Amino acid sequence: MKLTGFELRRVAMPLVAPFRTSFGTEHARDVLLVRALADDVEGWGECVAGLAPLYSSEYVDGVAQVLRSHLLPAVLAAGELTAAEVARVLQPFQGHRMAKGAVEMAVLDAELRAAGMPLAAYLGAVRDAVDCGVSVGIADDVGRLLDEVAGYLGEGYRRIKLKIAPGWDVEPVAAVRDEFGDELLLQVDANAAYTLADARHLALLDAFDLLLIEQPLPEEDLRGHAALAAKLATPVCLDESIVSAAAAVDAIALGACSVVNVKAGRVGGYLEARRVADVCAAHGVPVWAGGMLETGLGRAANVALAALPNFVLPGDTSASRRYYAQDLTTPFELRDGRLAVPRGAGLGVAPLPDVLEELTTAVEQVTAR
Ligand code: SMG
Ligand code: MG
Repeated sequence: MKLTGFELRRVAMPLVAPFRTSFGTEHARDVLLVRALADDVEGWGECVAGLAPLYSSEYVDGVAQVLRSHLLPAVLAAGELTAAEVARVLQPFQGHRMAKGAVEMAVLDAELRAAGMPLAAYLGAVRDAVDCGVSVGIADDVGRLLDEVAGYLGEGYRRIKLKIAPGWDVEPVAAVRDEFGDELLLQVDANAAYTLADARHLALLDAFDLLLIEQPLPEEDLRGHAALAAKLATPVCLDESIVSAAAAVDAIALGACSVVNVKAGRVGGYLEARRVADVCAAHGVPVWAGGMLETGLGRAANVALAALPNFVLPGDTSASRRYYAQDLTTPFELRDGRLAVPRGAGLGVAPLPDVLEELTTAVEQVTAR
C-alpha cells in the first residue's frame, strides 16, 4: 500500500458515568484517531492512551507528538509497505507502543478494506460472536456497586470484573459474591495498586472463587507477581506487565501469571497482540481481550481479536452504551451477552460522519516531507 498521508484527529467522548480505578477517575476520553490516507482507500486507527500517564507511561499529547515528529514521517518515508511491515519500520523507535499500535491499525484497516477482507478473517478468528464481560469501577459504597452489577447482569453480561484498590477489595467482592451467587463469573483488577507485603490480605480473596486477580503489583515486578502467585489460590493474570509477546514468554516462564489480558494498544498493535495470544496458547495459558474504553473503532478490532481461538474467557468488550451515549460508529449492542464480530472489510465499521464532525476538537495533516 502506498500511503499519501495521515490525519490526526482528536475527538471528545464523554463517558456515560465516571470510571474509577486504583489510579484515578475518568470522566471522558480525549481520543486520538489516526486516519491513513491512500489514493482510493482510507483506514482508521484508535489510540488507547489516556489523558495522563497513569495506566502506563504513554499519554495522548505525548502520542500525538511522537506520531507527528517521528513515527508518521518514518512510515511515509518507507514508501510502499504492508501493515505487517509497519512494526519493522517503527522498530528503531523505543517504546511508544500505543502510538505504534494506532498507526498499524490505521494501515491495516486501509489495506484490508482495499483487499475486501474483514480483520477477524485476517487475524484467524474462529467465532462470529464473542462472550462479553463488563469492567465495573470503584463505587462510592457497596450498595451502589450492587445496583450497578445488577444492572449489567440484567443486560446480559456473562462476567463481572470489579476494580479493586487497598480499602476497596474484600468487602465489595464478598458482597457481590453473596448477592449474585456462586455461578457468577467474577474477577478483580488492581491496576498495580498493591505490594508483595499485601500477599496475606490478597489471599483473603481466595475464599470467593474468582476467575483471576489482574495485575496486583507494579508493571515491572514480574518476580513479585511470581512470588505472589505462589501464595494465592486465585490465578494471577497480567495486564500492564505484558508489553510484548517476549514479555509474555518471560512472565509465563517465571510463573508470574497463569492467564493473560491481551490489549493491542499496550503491545504495539493487533499483530503483536495475536503473537501474545499465540505464545500463551503454546504454553497452555488462556487469554482474554482487554479494553481501554475504546470507541466503536477500537471495539470492532477488539471483538475481532476476541474471536481468535485462545480467547477462552469473556473479554472487557462491552456494548457501546456501557461507555458512550453516542458512539463514533453504529453502536455495538449486546445480544444474549455477546457482541457480533463485524463482517465488513477491514474494521467493518467507520466513523459516522456527522458524529465525527460534531465531536472533533482538532485535526492535523501529516504528509510526506
Ligand atoms: O474498555 O471496558 C473497558 C475498560 C476495561 O477495566 C478496563 N480497563 O486495566 O484493564 C484495565 C482497564 C484500563 C483502562 S482504565 C481507563
Ligand atoms: Mg487491567
